[in-house]
Amino acid sequence: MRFTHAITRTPAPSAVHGIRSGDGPDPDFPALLAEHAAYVTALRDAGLAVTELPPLDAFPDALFVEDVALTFPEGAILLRPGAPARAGEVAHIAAPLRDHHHVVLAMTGPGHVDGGDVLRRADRVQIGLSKRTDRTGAEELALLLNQLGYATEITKTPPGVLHFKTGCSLVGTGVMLVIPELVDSQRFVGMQVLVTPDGEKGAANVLRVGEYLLVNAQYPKTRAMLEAEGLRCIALCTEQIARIDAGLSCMSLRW
Ligand code: CIR
Repeated sequence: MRFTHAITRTPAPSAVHGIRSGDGPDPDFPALLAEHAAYVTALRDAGLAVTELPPLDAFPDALFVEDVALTFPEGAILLRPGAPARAGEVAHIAAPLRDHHHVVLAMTGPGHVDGGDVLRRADRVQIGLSKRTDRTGAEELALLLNQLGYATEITKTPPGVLHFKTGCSLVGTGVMLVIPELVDSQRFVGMQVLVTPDGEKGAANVLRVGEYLLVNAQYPKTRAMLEAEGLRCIALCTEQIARIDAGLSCMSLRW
């Protein structure tokens, strides 16, 4: 949570054709750009040095840099995202990561992992199996994380939830925000677990940056609950990116 740097990628016009599970409307491109710009500003206001990468029109989902790599103070890891249409994004993040990290490890396959399924906690890194992240990929990633000095745990993303972190976020030291499907005694043992209120499951993907918590502006009950816990929330509009199944963590790599 004590990050100093972030990498983002400016959305390309093709982002309106980003992958989504339902048949909802396309995002409005100018509004999507505005949401992204406000997000980058919020990261900078929280004290991070942000490297903004140029748009990649050939890859509609490339603004979701979180899914193609992991970044730690000790080094970075290039992933193998599970959606075939996103595989080519990895080559475009390798050079920017090498500019910032002496150690850049890479998954070589055949398994797949999306970064959205990887939750960093104080004592371990949890990898959630999902439609994008398979066991072979999770096991390869666990070995790479061990090389960087991180303990790992492979767990499950609930059915119907795109990524593990679509359904949960670390919001404070030892405090998780989770959707009701993730409230069980196994996954977050010893932690305080806050549950998204009725009708606000979409609010579970938030982003802790230093003292601040970036939250979704369209979920007031969740925000009120987090503020009642003493968390300093900054509300950002995510209506357009939600149309292509994304949330706040997806739009950056942090370390
Ligand atoms: C996708 O389906 O891959 C994108 N439309 C959304 C990716 C969201 N990323 C994330 O949750 N980490």
